[in-house]
Amino acid sequence: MRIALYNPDSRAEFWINGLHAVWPDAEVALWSPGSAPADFAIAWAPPQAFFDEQPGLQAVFNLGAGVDALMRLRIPLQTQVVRLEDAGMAVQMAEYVCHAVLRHFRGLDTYEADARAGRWCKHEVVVRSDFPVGVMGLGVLGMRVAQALRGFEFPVNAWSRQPKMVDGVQCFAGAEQLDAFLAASKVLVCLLPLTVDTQNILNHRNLSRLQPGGYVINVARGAHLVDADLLALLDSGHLAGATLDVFRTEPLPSEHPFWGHAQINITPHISARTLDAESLAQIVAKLQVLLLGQPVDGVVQRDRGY
Ligand code: NDP
Ligand code: OXD
Repeated sequence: MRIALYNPDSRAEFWINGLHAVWPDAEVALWSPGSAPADFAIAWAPPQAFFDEQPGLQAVFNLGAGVDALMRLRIPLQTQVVRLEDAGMAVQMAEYVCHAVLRHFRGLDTYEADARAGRWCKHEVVVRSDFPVGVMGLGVLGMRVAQALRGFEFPVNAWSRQPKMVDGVQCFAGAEQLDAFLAASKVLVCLLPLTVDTQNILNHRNLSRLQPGGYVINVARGAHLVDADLLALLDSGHLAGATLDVFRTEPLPSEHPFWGHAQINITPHISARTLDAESLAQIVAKLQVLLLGQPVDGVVQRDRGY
């Protein structure tokens, strides 16, 4: 068996050693143009040539939860695209989103500024019932985030493609229930995959439907958000702020108006990091199942794009 690796961010020898520990006879090598074609691949954001030169790939394991970078490529139809499911990312995402929600809810940015100015000042209490949080995308990560927010007793709404029932969460589904979901929410957390249906979904029309004083947390992909629409709604006062972890162009260009904006908190795409050990264990387990000719979870449905 030959396995091709493509991930400029990861430690190659960790992967080679980890795969050899399970399959000592496998040929595992970093891919570069002209490499011998492989049977399986483990990759993050490879170039088109990666697939053009390997038409016999049986499966490609995406080194991340989101497959939008892969879905932009022409991938042979017989190649299964298998994504990471959780693999240590869900708890990180729950930490990040709860932190952002609590920071805004408890006014901690204001208290930090007060402390820096040597000001002792107690601001008004905000009540939880006035702070419903809407989670867009109730998949592996969205579900964990919704449950963690429930743990802090926030009213939680969630929106998915197919209808769902989750204890303590008001669930909405499909395009026809999007407006009702938005109107029921003050904080909006985006955990959707980036697809033709979801790109630019955080736009003026939709963000205007959030309750006044709304807050946006985008931890999915930069292309979900229309940057100018967010800025306009912050200027108009309809939105109170945003926490953004993902951007249309990454790294965020130095001249971008988000930098230094008083109402926008920025992090560099770190809300849920891909963890090597957890990812290796999940991919090994799935490859073992595929080698037995059995189906695995996390296979991308090409027609829906996630
Ligand atoms: P899943 O595929 O498990 O969940 C996706 C959810 O989105 C599902 O609930 C799905 O609905 C819903 N959805 C998809 N399309 C639509 C639509 N058109 N309308 C309404 N709902 C829709 O993905 P994960 O939870 O694993 O990951 C979500 C995203 O998080 C990734 O795609 C990636 O972009 C991002 N991410 C970001 C990271 C970061 O560090 N910033 C790290 C990891 C992931 P249904 O349940 O009905 O299918
Ligand atoms: C992912 C990511 O999709 O890191 O896993 O963004």
